[in-house]
Amino acid sequence: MKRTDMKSLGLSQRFITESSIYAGLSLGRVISQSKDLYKVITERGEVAAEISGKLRFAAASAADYPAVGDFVMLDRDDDAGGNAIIHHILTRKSAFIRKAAGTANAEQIVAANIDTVFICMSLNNDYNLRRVERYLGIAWDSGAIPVIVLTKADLCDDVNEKLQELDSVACGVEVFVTSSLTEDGLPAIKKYLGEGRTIAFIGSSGVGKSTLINKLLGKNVLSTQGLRNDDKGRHTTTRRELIVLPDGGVVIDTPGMRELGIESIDLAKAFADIDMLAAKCRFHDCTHTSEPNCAVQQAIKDGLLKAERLANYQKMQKEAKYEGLNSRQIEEEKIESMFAEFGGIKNAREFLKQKSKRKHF
Ligand SMILES: Nc1nc2c(ncn2[C@@H]2O[C@H](COP(=O)(O)OP(=O)(O)OP(=O)(O)O)[C@@H](O)[C@H]2O)c(=O)[nH]1
Ligand SMILES: [Mg+2]
Ligand SMILES: [Zn+2]
Repeated sequence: MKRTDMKSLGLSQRFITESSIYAGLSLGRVISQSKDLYKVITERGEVAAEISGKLRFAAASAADYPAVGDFVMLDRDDDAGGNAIIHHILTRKSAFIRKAAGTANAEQIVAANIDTVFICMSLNNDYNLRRVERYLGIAWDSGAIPVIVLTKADLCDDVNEKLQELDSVACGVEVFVTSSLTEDGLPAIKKYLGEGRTIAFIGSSGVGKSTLINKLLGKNVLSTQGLRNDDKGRHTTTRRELIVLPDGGVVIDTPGMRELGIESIDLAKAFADIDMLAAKCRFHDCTHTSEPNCAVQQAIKDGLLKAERLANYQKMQKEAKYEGLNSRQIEEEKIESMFAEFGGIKNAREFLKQKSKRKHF
């Protein structure tokens, strides 16, 4: 039986030393997770595994559970006798962590023990400097080295302009431009791969992470959205996954970030007025742009709804869907709409001030 070389998978001396304190247990690396079931690769191949009761009991937060990329100690290195049990997680050398919006301490480990994190953004609809800033912030915190990858260069006709803009936020981070239609940028990215290296791809849904990884692999290992150019995120990749490269090293693919973000339910509440109008549109998937019999556009024409409010809603809907970074903005919007009848929060504050003054007299 062919043994997997764990060193080629990123097992460094530091992990070997730490693992030696757990006599009798086997070492593995987490390659995927689905609810409580993990897939772990060991020297002897892939095994299905669960965590021990003790580990679960001791876990104070989501970050204390094994994540894709973690090196773990198991009670066995094959699952012939049922699922293996994960007893320990070796100290992470890096971890890409996202705080789930709206929850105080729900930290999610997107990927662990990464050397390089590729922040992917498409050069068309997804391009947003604030988003890059945010991603770079988390990446630097993670302990991994960030690299920026701009995808879909074929759909952009001012690449140089965008690169110049990016300069102001990239601050020395390497930037690569790619397109699935050419080999541009690929050799430069390939330099980060190799024996013992772990690279991860993050970014909004639909920017082309899986497409790019397939190109790096030279074959279609991961499913992608199928060819289309609308840049809409459809969450094709549904879970983080570690792929072992034939020439050494590993790649971690991640889904677009909606899974960790706020849900559209919040938006529905904050923009209940638009939601109610939308229910009267002719098409149930109306985008309220140019469809016939759009009740939302009609309301704008009739002066019942401000065009800016619709624009704001659509912007947040998109960002919430892709990112979940805007819970505060949405909170503000909720308050604003609650006080709409007073003419917005500013006037409402004024109103309340006047009211309390009156009370004192
Ligand atoms: N025109 C063009 N289309 C691309 C490019 N890269 C990817 N696409 C298309 O964009 C769509 C999304 O690609 P995916 O690779 O599935 O995107 P992803 O980032 O993995 O998305 P999630 O798995 O949902 O997070 C697919 O239809 C691809 O064919 C590119 O460079 N140019
Ligand atoms: Mg994908
Ligand atoms: Zn409509």
